[in-house]
Amino acid sequence: MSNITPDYDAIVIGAGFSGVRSLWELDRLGLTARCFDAGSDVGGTWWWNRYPGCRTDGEAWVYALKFLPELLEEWDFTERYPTQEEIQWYLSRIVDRYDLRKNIQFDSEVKSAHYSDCDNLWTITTMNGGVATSRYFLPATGITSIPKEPSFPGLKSFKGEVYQASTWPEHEVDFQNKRIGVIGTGSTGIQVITKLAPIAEKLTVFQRTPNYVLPAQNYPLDKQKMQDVKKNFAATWEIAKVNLAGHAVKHSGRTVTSVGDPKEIQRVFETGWSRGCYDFQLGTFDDSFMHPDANAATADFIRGKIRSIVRDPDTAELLCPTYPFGARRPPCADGYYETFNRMNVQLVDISKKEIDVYENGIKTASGVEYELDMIILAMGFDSGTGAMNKIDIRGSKNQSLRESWMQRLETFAGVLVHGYPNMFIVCGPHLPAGNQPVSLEAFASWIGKTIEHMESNGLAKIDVSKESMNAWTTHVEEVWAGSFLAKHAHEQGSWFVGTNIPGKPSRIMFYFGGIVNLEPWLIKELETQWSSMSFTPLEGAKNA
Ligand code: NA7
Repeated sequence: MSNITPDYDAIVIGAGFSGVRSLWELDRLGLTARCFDAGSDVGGTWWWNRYPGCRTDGEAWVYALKFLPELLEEWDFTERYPTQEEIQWYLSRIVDRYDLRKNIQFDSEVKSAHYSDCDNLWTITTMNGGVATSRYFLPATGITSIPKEPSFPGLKSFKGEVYQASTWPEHEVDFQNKRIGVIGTGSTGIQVITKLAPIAEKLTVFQRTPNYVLPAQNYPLDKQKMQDVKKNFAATWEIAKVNLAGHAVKHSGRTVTSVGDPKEIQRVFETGWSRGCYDFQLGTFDDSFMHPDANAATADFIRGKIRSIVRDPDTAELLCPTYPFGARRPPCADGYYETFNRMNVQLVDISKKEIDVYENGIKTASGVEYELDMIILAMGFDSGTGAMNKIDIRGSKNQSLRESWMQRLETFAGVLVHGYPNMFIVCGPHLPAGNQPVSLEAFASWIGKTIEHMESNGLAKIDVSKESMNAWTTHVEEVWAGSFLAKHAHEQGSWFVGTNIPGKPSRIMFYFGGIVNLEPWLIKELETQWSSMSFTPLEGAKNA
């Protein structure tokens, strides 16, 4: 290894939750760091997704960074589900509070990250021509940060306004007296739809596949409620850590199959529905995602709700999914189904009809034309691997990560990849599906401890063994394959498995065992002096 001095100890990509948390960890260790972000301020996905109605569907009390008590004192969210503005403000507040902003270079999309075997350094290049080197490389690129691009041949001919929800412009957009078309009815689309329906002159929703949309049951958090949240924060976080989806909901210990009595099952579902989103998904019955009969009961209950809310029976039927509940991520929003009772809202079923954009709006393959002033695209993301694959990442012996992952998506615990020394993924594929802040706390603190170990023991290079990476990857695949939803998700074009992107290999992108089952893999490494890793000492280091 040569003695070239790198520009920084560590380079982080992304200034969202995971990037900010990593910068704090590196600062704690006294290391120099540079963070590159394509956006113009902190937030990551919360910077780009400024579309109307954007908010998290994770609850405020677990949508936060946990690491410091003083942060908790200064933290205030005002609603059960914080809005994009609040979350972006919160992350901005943290980088200013800990003087981390000086380490972030905005408007700098990373083009490539190459590891050099002879220097043991990473060289990062940006789209605007910047070059920087570091010893550690931390992609904190997120799991839904690369939008699925529209492929409508006629899009350019449209004379009205076009907006992509996930790259929303910074300027004000006027929706008054506009005929607006929304393409996409996932979590993003339903938030846009419910927000704009009362404002638009006419709103036309182009639905290819219906989703099981759950009520959020949002409410304001006044000062007293927020005080309670803070007081109970540690205990709430412990509940979220053992919940398989990282939400602060206790598994009920009840199953549809064991309860049996239809009236009691209905009562439990009604209670979950009135509490909203994850209380319904995770707090009603523990077998809703596990057992076909329990799943069918859950799906029937939701379809019943749709039929009771939506007055026009044909529209109600179009909104009723027929695939199993959970084969695609169920979105949460208040008032979604009620929106379709408005006179100015129309649902267009495009499940069997291809659509294209033309100069005055959207038309179906069968020739029906919908005249529009504005089109909003909410068509999802190249999830999981998309953001890292967009960068030309090359590890030892110039091997390409994109090409390796085309063969098989492999990581060790979502953090390390064999052959990519000193690369620590903070938020990428194989992390637990569900509420990210809870998982990334475990990731960032483990990465911090590992780098600290290297720094204090004169260790220049870490690589995980191929065997350990294979063991973890096999575990991820087996957990997924053991779920009865797996087959349906692959068929349904779910972003969990990448089948929403044409040409992307269909395989599981996320770990469905929760941080509760992932973290032991990381803790074992700490307890066994990183037995799955090999370290290379610094030349001449005292412990070499
Ligand atoms: P999703 O959940 O992937 O939803 C994308 C939507 O866009 C979905 O309804 C798609 O229909 C639709 N879509 C995609 N391509 C097309 C084309 N070509 N024509 C018509 N409709 C199309 O993305 P979201 O952004 O809503 O949410 C993703 C996650 O990001 C969310 O859960 C949060 O965790 C953050 P399809 O279902 O494929 O038939």
